[in-house]
Amino acid sequence: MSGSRENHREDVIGRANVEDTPELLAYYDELDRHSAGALWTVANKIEPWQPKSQSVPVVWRYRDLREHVLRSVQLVTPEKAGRRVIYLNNPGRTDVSAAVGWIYAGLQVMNPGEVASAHRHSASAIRFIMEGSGAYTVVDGHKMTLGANDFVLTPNGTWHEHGVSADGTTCLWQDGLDIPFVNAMEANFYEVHPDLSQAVGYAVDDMTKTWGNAGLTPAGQRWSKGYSPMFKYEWAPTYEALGKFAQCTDGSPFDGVMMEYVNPATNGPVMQTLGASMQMLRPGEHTRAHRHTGSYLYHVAKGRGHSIINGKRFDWQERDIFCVPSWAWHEHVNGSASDDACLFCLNDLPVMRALGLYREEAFGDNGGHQPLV
Ligand code: 1HN
Repeated sequence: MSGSRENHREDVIGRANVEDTPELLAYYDELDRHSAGALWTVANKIEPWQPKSQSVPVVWRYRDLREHVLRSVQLVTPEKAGRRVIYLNNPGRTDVSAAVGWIYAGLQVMNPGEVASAHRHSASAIRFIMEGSGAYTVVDGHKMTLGANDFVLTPNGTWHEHGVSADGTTCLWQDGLDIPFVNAMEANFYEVHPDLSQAVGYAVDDMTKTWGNAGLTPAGQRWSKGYSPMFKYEWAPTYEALGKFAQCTDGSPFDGVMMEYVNPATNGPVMQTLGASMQMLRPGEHTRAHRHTGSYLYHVAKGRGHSIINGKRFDWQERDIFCVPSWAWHEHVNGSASDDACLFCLNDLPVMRALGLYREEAFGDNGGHQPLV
């Protein structure tokens, strides 16, 4: 593939290349009996030349999945199920129930008047609203009302519960959590709230009204937790910001007009393990291909188009979800010549960056576009 300068042959000097002999095989068996092994038998597997994702690129088409999600309403209650969720099961990651890499995602549905009881866990979540009215989430006593393309954070360790007001409509949303990652770190705790629900202790939407004012921060207030105090990020100011930024930037050749959601107290990511961005592809825009480390789950917030991921075309339209695994080549195409398309992206970039694991590379050949395979 373009851009890789490494020698990928396994027989280069300095790489493990030991042939099996009866004596060595007997030796390996003996080591195995001592819960040990010879590094040269696994070195090339555990130290690949470059990341080898087990995840495969997938598009989850909303028009196919929606009716199945709605069917769960007839089959289980939120009380019985805890959360009434259909999760996105990447064929390469079924062992850890991940949508991509170390990120879990699901589609949750709730009818007017229903509530899902309060709990907390070490995993952090982003809940991105897809359809319906009257949805709300309570996070540590702060109630947030939610509409389409808004998202709410339920960070690591915060009590959270969801509901839809009695005068609302059936609501569907995408949950995205770092569960597979936290489980891989063997650090996940889970607790049910003793009262199963929280008292709301503040004005509704107070955290967004306090912290979500562009260029202004509340005088005299400090915030030192590891996650953003702005628990809800709304669609209208997001779309407005992208439109304004588009007036004065050429955008990235790889991402179009892209903005990252930030913790207003630090300008860092919204949570320590999960990041989020929204990117606008202008009418007819076709980005150049690149690849980077980290796992990326895209949600089509607006418009239609397609992405080419590792040489394969994936068509998408509004409300579809698709993933780009770590180190996969990808480029995006807005399918409309007259309207913009917007992609919400949930990712583990904060982990990649904080641990010094982030790398990116441009696709050099063919004008920056992958040949279709
Ligand atoms: C969770 O807390 C929610 O709060 C949704 O809605 C999905 C999947 C696994 C573990 C916790 C929620 C979840 C979850």
